[in-house]
Amino acid sequence: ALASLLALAACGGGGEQATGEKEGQDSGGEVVKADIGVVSFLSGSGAAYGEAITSGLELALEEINAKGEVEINLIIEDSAGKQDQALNAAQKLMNSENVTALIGPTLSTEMNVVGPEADLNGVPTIGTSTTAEGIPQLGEYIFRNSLPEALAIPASIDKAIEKYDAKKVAIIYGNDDVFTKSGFDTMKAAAEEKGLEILTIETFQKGQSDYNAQLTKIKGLNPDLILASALYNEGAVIMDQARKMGIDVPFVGGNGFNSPEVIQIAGDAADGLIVATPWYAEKEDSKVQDFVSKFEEKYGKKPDQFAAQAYDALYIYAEALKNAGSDDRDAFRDALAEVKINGILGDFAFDSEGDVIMEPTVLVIEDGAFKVFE
Ligand code: 1QQ
Repeated sequence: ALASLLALAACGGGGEQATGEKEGQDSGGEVVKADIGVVSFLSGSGAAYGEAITSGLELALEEINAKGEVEINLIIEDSAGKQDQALNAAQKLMNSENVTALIGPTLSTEMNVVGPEADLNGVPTIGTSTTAEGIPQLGEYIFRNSLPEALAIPASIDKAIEKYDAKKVAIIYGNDDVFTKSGFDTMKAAAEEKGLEILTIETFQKGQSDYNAQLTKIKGLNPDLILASALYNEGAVIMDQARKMGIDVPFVGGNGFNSPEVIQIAGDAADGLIVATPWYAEKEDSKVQDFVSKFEEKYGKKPDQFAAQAYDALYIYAEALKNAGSDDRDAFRDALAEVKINGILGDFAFDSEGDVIMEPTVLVIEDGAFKVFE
């Protein structure tokens, strides 16, 4: 793998125009071409996740194909955040489109059904936003480059304890989703470990619009902090209703809250939300700032963590394709397991299980914007 890397580096790369036929370079080989299937949450209550992800992928795709070292074709399908639709989409991509590999689906709930099927078919799969416990362990073809809740939530809770001297917490979580349940398990374990008193544990379901019963109970118990495991839609509505009831304590959320949509939906009520992130757009890093300005130029808005993780994921795939030297699924899988890149999320490599270790940054929403929680 090192030899082929050096050979590719010697080719210069980067300067070629993506016009006409792309010739193989000095190595004598053809440019590796591959179809990659994408299963993304593009319609319904979490569509902003899928929009961010596919925007990040399409920006990376333009850059990667323009370099001319590999040629990727993305085939994008909508899962609508539903297990059955995600599975149908993945099956179509794997069996009819015969893709080399998959990106997605968006939700851990969806990956829980798609991952085992992709693994059975020997189709390498990367989750760019699947953060629940156990995702890479679904199979040896299943990887992720997203910040696991197991790293995100304890970092946020630590910061909240340090800042607010929090001692008593209430927890609220969605009990019908793999990610929100897993986030809850992590919150409960972290709260216990840090000696916080858990005053109550409340639940809700996807699409719920009225949280009066849960929030009334929480308000009566007077917590220092509310730990909420939710996707952005439910999470934002919970915060909005909490503030309207006069609950003004900080919230700690997981990755699901880390979307500009929370501010869009909840407005001022989103202030006081604490989340840990693998990435933020204000980072003083030339690679990050280059990405942010290209993204803003193309889409007219700032990228979020979901766009950033997807962008790096396609670079991880491009590197694996180059190193594999072929679009064969097994060769690609083995090259993927060994990939190392320096992306906008920093230096990246998978651990032996296809998972990732990252240092999160804790953010807080203040005056309607995510800021680094100093
Ligand atoms: C998961 C998540 C969601 C927030 C993805 C958008 O982290 O389902 O794992």
